Amino acid sequence: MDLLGIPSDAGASRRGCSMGPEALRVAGLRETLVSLGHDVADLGDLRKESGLNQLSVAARQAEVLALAAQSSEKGLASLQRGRLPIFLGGDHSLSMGTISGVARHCAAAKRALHVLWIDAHGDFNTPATSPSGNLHGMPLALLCNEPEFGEAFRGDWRGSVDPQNVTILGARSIDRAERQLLETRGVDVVDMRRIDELGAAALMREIIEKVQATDAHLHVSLDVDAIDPAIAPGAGTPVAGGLTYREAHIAMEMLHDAQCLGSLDIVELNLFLDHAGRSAEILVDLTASLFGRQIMPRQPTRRLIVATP
Ligand code: 4U7
Ligand code: MN
Ligand code: MN
Ligand code: MN
Repeated sequence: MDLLGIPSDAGASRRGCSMGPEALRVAGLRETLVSLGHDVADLGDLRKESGLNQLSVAARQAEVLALAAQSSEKGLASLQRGRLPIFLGGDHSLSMGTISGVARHCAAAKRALHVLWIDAHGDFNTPATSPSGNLHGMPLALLCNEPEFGEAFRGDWRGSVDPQNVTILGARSIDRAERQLLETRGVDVVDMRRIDELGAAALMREIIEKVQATDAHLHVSLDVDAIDPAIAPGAGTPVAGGLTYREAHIAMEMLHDAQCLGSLDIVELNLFLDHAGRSAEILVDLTASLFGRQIMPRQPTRRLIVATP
């Protein structure tokens, strides 16, 4: 696997997630993955254009787009080398680029792509619907080809995702126009109420079966704010009532056993708001579960669906 840091907060409402990649390194991300037997290369961080405090809206958008173009290329190259890219954020607008690269790879390989978006929010606003104007609330809409993005958002780096192959997990804060769009486009939103009613494990089984039915490449985009802010305070847009520690872990453990993961974003970790690295450590623990850490040994269940003759 390849680690790539994207240290930007140009798409976010609050600054501080530019320090996310370094926080994840300090929390031992690479060492943890190596201890689980993985071959991990740290490709370092993409360069951001400016560290200025008061960037204009236009300059922030330019930074998001410059990083998106770079991360799309880097992600594509990593996948084409047969590696599994792990993108370290950085605010969630970076997924415009990372998932574009993944989508281009899947298109070239004629492979279906499924995106599992683990987040308190839908991130399906467009420039026309966004209440805030912040690009970290819009990446999924761009990836799903919503038309309201301007010319600047087009380019060779762009890839696209079918909204019917997107699952949002852990949602509890969706804007009115965004909800309408999610419904119209057929995105599956596994909100916190469904998790309360049916349980994380049963819902994960459904999601995994859907991915395996088409042997899709699975991209997981993990926003730290999906996890309850009481245990993961390092989030710029915290919303009460999030995933518990175990709900988040069972999702990761089941994804590991299903062996369908192809790429990963770990985003929105705001070191400035975190308490003594707690959120960074939770994210490293979740990544460990996703890549094979087990409480007691278990056999991987590559195929959950067994074909009957
Ligand atoms: B994150 C918001 F209005 N929906 O669009 C918006 F509530 O990447 C929040 O999930 C978006 O953290 C949060 O600005 C983006 C808002
Ligand atoms: Mn998000
Ligand atoms: Mn969020
Ligand atoms: Mn956030």
